[in-house]
Amino acid sequence: MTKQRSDEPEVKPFKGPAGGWGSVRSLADILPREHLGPEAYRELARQNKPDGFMCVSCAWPKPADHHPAEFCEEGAKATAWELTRLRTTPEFFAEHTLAELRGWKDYDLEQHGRLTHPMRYDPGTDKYVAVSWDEAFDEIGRELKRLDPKSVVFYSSGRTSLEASYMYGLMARMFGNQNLPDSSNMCHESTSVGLKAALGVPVGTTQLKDFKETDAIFFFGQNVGSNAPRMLHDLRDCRKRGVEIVTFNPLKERGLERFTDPQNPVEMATLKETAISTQYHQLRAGSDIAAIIGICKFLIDWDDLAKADDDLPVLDHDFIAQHTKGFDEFAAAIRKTEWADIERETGLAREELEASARIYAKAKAVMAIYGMGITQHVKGVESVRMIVNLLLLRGNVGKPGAGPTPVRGHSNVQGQRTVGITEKTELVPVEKLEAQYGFKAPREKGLDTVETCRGVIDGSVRAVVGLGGNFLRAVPETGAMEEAWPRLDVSVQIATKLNRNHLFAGRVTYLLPCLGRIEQDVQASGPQAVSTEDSTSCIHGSRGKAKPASPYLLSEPAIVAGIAKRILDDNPKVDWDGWVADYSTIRDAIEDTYPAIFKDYNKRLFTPGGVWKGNKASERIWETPSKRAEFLTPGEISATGFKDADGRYRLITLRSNDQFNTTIYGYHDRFRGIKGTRDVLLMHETDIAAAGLAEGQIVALESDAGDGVQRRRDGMIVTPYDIPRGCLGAYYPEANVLIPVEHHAEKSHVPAAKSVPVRIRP
Ligand SMILES: Nc1nc2c(c(=O)[nH]1)N[C@H]1C(S)=C(S)[C@@H](COP(=O)(O)OP(=O)(O)OC[C@H]3O[C@@H](n4cnc5c(=O)[nH]c(N)nc54)[C@H](O)[C@@H]3O)O[C@H]1N2
Ligand SMILES: Nc1nc2c(c(=O)[nH]1)N[C@H]1C(S)=C(S)[C@@H](COP(=O)(O)OP(=O)(O)OC[C@H]3O[C@@H](n4cnc5c(=O)[nH]c(N)nc54)[C@H](O)[C@@H]3O)O[C@H]1N2
Ligand SMILES: [Mo]
Repeated sequence: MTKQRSDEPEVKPFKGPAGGWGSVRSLADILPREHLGPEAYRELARQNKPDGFMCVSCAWPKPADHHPAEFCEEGAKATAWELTRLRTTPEFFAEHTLAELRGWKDYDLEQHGRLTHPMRYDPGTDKYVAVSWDEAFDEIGRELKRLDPKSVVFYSSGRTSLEASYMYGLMARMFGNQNLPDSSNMCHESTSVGLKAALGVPVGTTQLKDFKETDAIFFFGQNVGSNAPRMLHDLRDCRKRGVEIVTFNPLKERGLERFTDPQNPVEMATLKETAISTQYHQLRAGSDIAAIIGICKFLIDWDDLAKADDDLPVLDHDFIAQHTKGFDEFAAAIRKTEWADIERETGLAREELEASARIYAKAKAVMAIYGMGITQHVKGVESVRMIVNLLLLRGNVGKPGAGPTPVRGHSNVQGQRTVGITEKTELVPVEKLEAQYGFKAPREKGLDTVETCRGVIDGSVRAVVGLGGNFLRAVPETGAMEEAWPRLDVSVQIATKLNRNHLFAGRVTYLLPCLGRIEQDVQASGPQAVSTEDSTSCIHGSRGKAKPASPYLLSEPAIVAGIAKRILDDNPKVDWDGWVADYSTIRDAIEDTYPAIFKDYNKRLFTPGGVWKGNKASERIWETPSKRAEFLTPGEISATGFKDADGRYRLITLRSNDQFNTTIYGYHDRFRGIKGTRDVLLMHETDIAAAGLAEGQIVALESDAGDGVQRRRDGMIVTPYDIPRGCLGAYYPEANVLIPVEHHAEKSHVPAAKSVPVRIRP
């Protein structure tokens, strides 16, 4: 097998831009490593194009007027990772026990290649052995039916198509629960809760065209160069028009500093770069609420002065009066907040926030773009709400070029919610489903990710089915979770590649390999297409053409149907086999359930740029209880949920430029200049000295949650880095062992992975 060396670490500042020749070289590296030839280029040429396939990496929108190559370095890596010629076969499993494989790194597990056969775990030998699909489905069915439906969880990761997701949610409800946590529970659930409460929609209000009309972008906690690189084109075009980009991020992320378009021959030849951010504020982790309060303080003060001087107002009073609720209380709280508290919390000087406020006050249309740096805090929902507060002050929602723009993670994570993957009854048309399928749907709220973790640990959850993803590796509290997983009765994982979750077996355990989205999916009626929803609510068809990795793979809809038929009683109104034979019939069923969103779904499937599902808040129709957009008065100014103390740091868990979530493509975080290791502990020079440590010293981190539980990660390399004092950085998922399951956003249950209280143990 190919093991990449993870020793000989090297950390030195990266001098290049995001994009540029580095991204071309990175692509030239990965194709041969995956043993790929010209077929890879053929597939890359179809990526994100109408009638092509939708990238399996991020959820950034796919424009109608696409570039000749509408993929980025990360998208190309994701494609190569799925198309790889390497295979993880029954012979491989015959050679390795799970105990042995648990000693492997995430990279080595997945890099070994695509899964080829359905496998059953044999406790006698501690190995997986190949089985037939029928045997697998029969036993899974028998075992799940023996359990109380309330004790069974159906997890999904946001890559799964709308078609398979719809079937999966329906299966769970017909089985008797809404235990449908998905990756969104660890991700943008703070957005879904926060934007819904504030604006009446659970999603962002902007579209790609808004980039053409905005005059300022406020950018919070999203690492565009690594995690949504195609957006760099939009940002670059904005900069060319003179749009101001004001960034708040504890780390200087290269994509937010400089970009060279790898698709532009002139930029490449001349090494021309575009500076992206016009202001860059390195605030402390978890201090966005405080920073925005600071900006709002200036705006409100200036507005007071303007009023006194009979000048033009700074705030949009007409909008506030006509469209919002809660302004007076909000403004009073902002006026009362002390500058000393804001400066201490953010680590920023008042003048920096004044400079940002000036840009905001001048701009006619402001977009606020944000990611995990906002949502993954104890006050993650409040942080989202604070961004909305800022936008509402000048009517920056529901007009061209303005609005909240959460950057979703997985390529279909937003879409899964649209078609019923949710634990919350109010988000599904249950009565409609009941009428359509003649069954009694559960009303009791299902388990989300955090509640599933609690249930696995306390034993009340007896079975977990995973439709994609790497649940056990992605969730917090790795120690207790890995210890508890083997006590499950049933663990079924549907996947394309081997990952650490698969190495923890329950009493009955299956690993079911599926087709990926890039592969041709042929069913009884011929080749099939699927669909996904992007970050701006546009729905796209996607057609895979590549040869499947193995003749034994089933598609995700076929696997869901296989399980559904074994665990549910026959129901003449649900034709699982008919759906699998022709996915357009699943889309007809989806259209029946959600007629407004999916009108003429099959007809419009391949509309260039996708079909926009509409967004009431963008028309200034507020579907909140008050029928207005609502300000939220901030309570605490820190989002961390814990107090600062001597020796207690705020740990930020990070993605590198060489990973997709728990999938590790390699050991080169190019933009951060870190090579050969993922064991770095990023730390401010002054903090290193103050703690009596030295560069390169190996230390341990311990969680400091005050709950008496020992959580520890050893072998971390002290690495001087440009990060605010009092904050530390380390990679996810390796650092998840330090996150208590109860350290999550209070209102959305998103694990608070961006400010974890820790101490350093030399
Ligand atoms: N190539 C690639 N693409 C991806 C992914 C991937 O792993 N690899 N993952 C996908 C998924 S599922 C998701 S959710 C997204 C994730 O994409 P992002 O939302 O970019 O998530 P992260 O990389 O975790 O880090 C977010 C950024 O927040 C900053 N940050 C940390 N704490 C704070 C804070 O308190 N305040 C502020 N203002 N900033 C903070 C960090 O420095 C970092 O730059 O990307 C998606 N796209
Ligand atoms: N500490 C910390 N923890 C975090 C985060 C963080 O920033 N910090 N981020 C959180 C976020 S935003 C997210 S979204 C979660 C991610 O959590 P998950 O979505 O559960 O994890 P992934 O790493 O995306 O899942 C990778 C696996 O998906 C499988 N897979 C890939 N393609 C397919 C496919 O087409 N079909 C199927 N069935 N399987 C496939 C492969 O086997 C692969 O091993 O992690 C969360 N955890
Ligand atoms: Mo995510």
